[in-house]
Amino acid sequence: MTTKVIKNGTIVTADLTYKADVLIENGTIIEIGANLTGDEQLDATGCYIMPGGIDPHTHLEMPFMGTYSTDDFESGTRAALAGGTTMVVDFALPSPGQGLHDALQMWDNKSTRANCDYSFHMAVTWWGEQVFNEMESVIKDRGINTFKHFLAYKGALMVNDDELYASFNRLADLGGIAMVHAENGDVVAELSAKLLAEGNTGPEAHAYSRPTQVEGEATNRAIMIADMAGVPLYVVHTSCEEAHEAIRRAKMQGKRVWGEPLIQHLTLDESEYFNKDWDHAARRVMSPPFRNKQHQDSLWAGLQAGTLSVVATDHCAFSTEQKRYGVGDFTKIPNGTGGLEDRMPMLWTHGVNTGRLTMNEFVAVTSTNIAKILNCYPKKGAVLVGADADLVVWDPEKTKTITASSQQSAIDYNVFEGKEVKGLPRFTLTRGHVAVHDGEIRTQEGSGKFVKREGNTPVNRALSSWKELTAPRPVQRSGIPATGV
Ligand code: DUC
Ligand code: ZN
Ligand code: ZN
Ligand code: ZN
Repeated sequence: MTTKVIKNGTIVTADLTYKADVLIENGTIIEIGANLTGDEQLDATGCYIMPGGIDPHTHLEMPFMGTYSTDDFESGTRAALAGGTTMVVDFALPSPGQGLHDALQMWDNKSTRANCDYSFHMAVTWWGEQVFNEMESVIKDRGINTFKHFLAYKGALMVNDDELYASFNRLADLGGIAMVHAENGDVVAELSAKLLAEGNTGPEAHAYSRPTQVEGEATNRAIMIADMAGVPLYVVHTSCEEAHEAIRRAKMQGKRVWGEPLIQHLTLDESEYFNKDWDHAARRVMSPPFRNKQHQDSLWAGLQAGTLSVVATDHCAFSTEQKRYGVGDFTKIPNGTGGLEDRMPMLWTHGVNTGRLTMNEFVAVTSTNIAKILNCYPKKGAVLVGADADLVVWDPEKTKTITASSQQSAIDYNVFEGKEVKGLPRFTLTRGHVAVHDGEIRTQEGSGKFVKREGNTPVNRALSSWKELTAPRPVQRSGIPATGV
């Protein structure tokens, strides 16, 4: 077996920065130290050697709003690697009435083309005995411990509070983690109908139909229901102060709750929807929508304070042609934006280069924190002996202008078009294979492997003591019989 050594670089992890070489054999890190040698050498002079990024929120080739998202597991993971991300976690989505294992079979088929390792979250889009029963084997046999619930998309993916509570209770018993897309779908449906009736049909109405209050309400509700069930809760795409505030408060009360801002919400604002060009605005339609600067500042502050834990993309890329399904009715514009290739360079440029984040915090929020939450650390998210050699050799001086014409994604535009970034991969390694070298793509279609993640019973339960304090128990009164007269 040949060995590979990364020399002359500085290792940056979530908690350490130090100079050392990294020796790799058979896809694994086998030694870290000074003056190492190997059969093949990669020069990291002037670079940082970091755990490859993990994007825990993608929708590749997803059936949604009458079409399929355009990036599939091949183009999506190629884009990921180009930007320094070495693992993605996609959502397996049963259609209402479809079994969980049935849906997973579809995702297994699609993901055979992946260029890097990947895992799945399971979506709970309906509730019934079959879902209740299958949850156990999804966690124990398939190694999928995260279950997402949509509180929006009424009439399609949305679950109601009774279903949410039942599912959360089941997950608490099985050691799973609940996830929520937190927007109040009933209110969004009302606002959308009103806006359309008043003649507001353009993409800017999408933003009006989903004000920050619908997200704040749903986030608070999900946190309270999770607390009653005693299940840990991961809130995807936290985009506003109201939602962040709810998460912040829950954390301070000892509840096990995490928030995930997207790179799009951190760096793009609501003015994008008021662009006179219909295509420009529609291409940026996603849920939740982009917000104003006050909300962006809240998200950055959350990353700095540690009240928000992970930066993701919700990569769900639709072409301009697909976006035009919504001409004349904004509710028919497929919701979603890309970002897989740009998450790491954009966060480095707007986080590390501005002094908002340290390099170690950058590693934490792009890789290590989510590996720990998802239960795949230190196989992923670490530079340690025994860990997978999923690494990015990061050149902090390398620059580029983001353009659709040079991207890996299969769509015809990029929401970050024209933005300058400083800080890019020199090499991206997926289990030891150099998939990207100075922008040259050497991916191997189908080489990505599924990453199993076990459930957490019983150590990862929410820490709130509410359940214990209020669990019904017979009242003991001295001298009075406990039962009846
Ligand atoms: N939001 C999007 O914008 N796209 C996919 C699903 C979602 O919740
Ligand atoms: Zn969502
Ligand atoms: Zn999503
Ligand atoms: Zn080179």
